[in-house]
Amino acid sequence: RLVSIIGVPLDLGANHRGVDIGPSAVRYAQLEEHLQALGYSIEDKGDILPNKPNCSYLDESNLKYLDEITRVNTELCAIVAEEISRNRFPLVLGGDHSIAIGTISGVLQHKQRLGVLWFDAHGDINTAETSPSGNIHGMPVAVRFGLGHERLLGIGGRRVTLNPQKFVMIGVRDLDPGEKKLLKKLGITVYTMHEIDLFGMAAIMEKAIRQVSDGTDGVHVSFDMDAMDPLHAPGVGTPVLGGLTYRESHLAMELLAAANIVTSAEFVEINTVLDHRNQTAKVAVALIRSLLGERTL
Ligand code: DIR
Ligand code: MN
Ligand code: MN
Ligand code: MN
Repeated sequence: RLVSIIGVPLDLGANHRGVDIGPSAVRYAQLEEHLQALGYSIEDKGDILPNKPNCSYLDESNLKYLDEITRVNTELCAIVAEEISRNRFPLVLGGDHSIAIGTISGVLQHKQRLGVLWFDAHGDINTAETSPSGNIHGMPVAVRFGLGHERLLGIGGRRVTLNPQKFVMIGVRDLDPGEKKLLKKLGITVYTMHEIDLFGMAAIMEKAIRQVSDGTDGVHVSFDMDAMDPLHAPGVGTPVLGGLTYRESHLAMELLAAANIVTSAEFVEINTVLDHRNQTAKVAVALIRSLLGERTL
């Protein structure tokens, strides 16, 4: 019942500025108080502060802010690994989704057979070659499968990669052409909004939970708030219509809590500049509470 909160106010991996306020917004929505009320002992590790370059240069390899993103993720990897070795549950607050590179490499230091549930409107599986934007937040999944720039692959000190068969995406509805090819090539299970509409979240989660927990020694939840519909989570970096409802997302978290399989989590891409009265951070806190076992009755 030990949780360590790690803030990563990084927005250099995203298209627009603003997701750097995410960790503060979530703390302001009383994350710590809510988790304490659930019986958790909380340690807030504070934020990993990025330096802010004042110009958005692409280097010759189509990777914006590669240096700083590598530095921040290297630090994040070390903190996450340390918290797991202290038997604490790492709860990482973004920041843009490029921080999944660091979070997951940190978890992999201790759990080599890791399952991952990736909630997102997007695939985040571009490489410098396929990315239309050069934004590294669209690339963390590719990096964790061993595809991408040497510097990003080197985070974690050794070549840590995930098993594509133990990786499941949920809520997807916006893929770039190169991403579709790579997802098919790697054989990743992708539950797009189409499957969720057809079969319902309960049935999808039952399959997803089985897939990521069978034969693994831990499960990481990476939750991009844009997986949700902008109606419920308007304050995100890249909103896409047709996403998960409030209840669908909650049901997913509740089923994960009941399955008791999750060993680390991150909630990312909260952009308060686009938000109404901190709504999206409040929703994130509500999801975290469900994920960590809160029940209505
Ligand atoms: C797009 C957008 N696929 C890219 N990705 C986003 O730039 O690679 N991911 N917004 O969250
Ligand atoms: Mn994402
Ligand atoms: Mn996304
Ligand atoms: Mn997009």
